[in-house]
Amino acid sequence: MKIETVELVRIAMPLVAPFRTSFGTQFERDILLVHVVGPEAEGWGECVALTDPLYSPEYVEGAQALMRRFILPRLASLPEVRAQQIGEVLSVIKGNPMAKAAVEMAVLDAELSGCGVSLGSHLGAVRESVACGVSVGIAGSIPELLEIVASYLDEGYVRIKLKIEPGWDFEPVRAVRERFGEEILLQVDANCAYGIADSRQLARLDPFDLLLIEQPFDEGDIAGHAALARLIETPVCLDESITSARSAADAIARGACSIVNIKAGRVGGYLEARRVHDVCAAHGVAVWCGGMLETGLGRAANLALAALPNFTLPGDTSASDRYWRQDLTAPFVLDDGHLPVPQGPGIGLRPDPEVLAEVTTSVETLVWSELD
Ligand code: SMG
Ligand code: MG
Repeated sequence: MKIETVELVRIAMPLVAPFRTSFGTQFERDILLVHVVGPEAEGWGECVALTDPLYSPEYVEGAQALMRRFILPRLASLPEVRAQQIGEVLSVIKGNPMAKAAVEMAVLDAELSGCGVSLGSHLGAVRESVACGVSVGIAGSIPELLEIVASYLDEGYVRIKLKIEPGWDFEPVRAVRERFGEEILLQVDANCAYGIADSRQLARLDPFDLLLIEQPFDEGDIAGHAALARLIETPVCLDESITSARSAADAIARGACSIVNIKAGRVGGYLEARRVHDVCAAHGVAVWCGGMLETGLGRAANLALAALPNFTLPGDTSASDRYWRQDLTAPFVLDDGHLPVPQGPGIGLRPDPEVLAEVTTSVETLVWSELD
């Protein structure tokens, strides 16, 4: 596509409720959006980096600096930018998948919008709606947790994921199972909070028939996850450890996981995310779509991804009102536990101009011809 300007738009969106994980509490999201504008098309990308480098090494300020200084100048030096080539072109820049993914998403959205193709059909979507789970943060007490889970089940979410950490694992899982029964789909996510020495404690979760335990150990600890997978009955799922299709193949081959959480931002973009999906499918490893507290823009793209055939488990693609009083786009509303896969060109949604103006904290405009 031909690009004339890129706007790096920073927005601040308060969450409807604080979200506590083993690495910290999010009260609001400071999000970097990438808006690419050309004579024929424009597109939006959402960077999933958090304010602080606690989930992964990336953080929002750093992502913006990297785009301005390295990513965009490198792309601007090409005769033509094509989404398909961005991953390869940017591979000389080490790491930083979230920054790269956001730029690729914006270009992909613009290209597909320009030719009237939806992201879902471009990626190979096979369904028009996606079953949705919800990620439940660490609560102040067990009764508070039970109340939160009850209200999500009432809303129709088909799967509950509990965030866990040492001291908040066995009891909350037992309480949720006791109160809501064996039928509900239940899983846990530790965000790297445990070590191999905690294996016996994690084995205590076996009787609760969890769908999976997500990323119990450090992201680099493939051997530890493989050892745990041999020891416990609960299937081990990796999130932070999976940074590319190659790392997924490696983790699977080494027996470190039997399920994979796919997040486009974590693997460098939606096109690499599709390759992760394909590698997992080839190995008979089920995948599901993770979330990073996205606005409707990122959610739209995640739903397109989650419509691929091997996304056989419900993802963390929750409805707009689980996150925001007012989403940036037309809201995603849960319908019988499902969200629709957007059918319009590109990601299929645009920011509401009024909401965007209200939440914008800064706009940095870069002129393509001056970047090179
Ligand atoms: O988008 O619903 C969402 C959040 C899902 O739990 C979620 N994400 O490790 O999977 C994960 C976390 C990472 C983000 S925590 C701020
Ligand atoms: Mg996770």
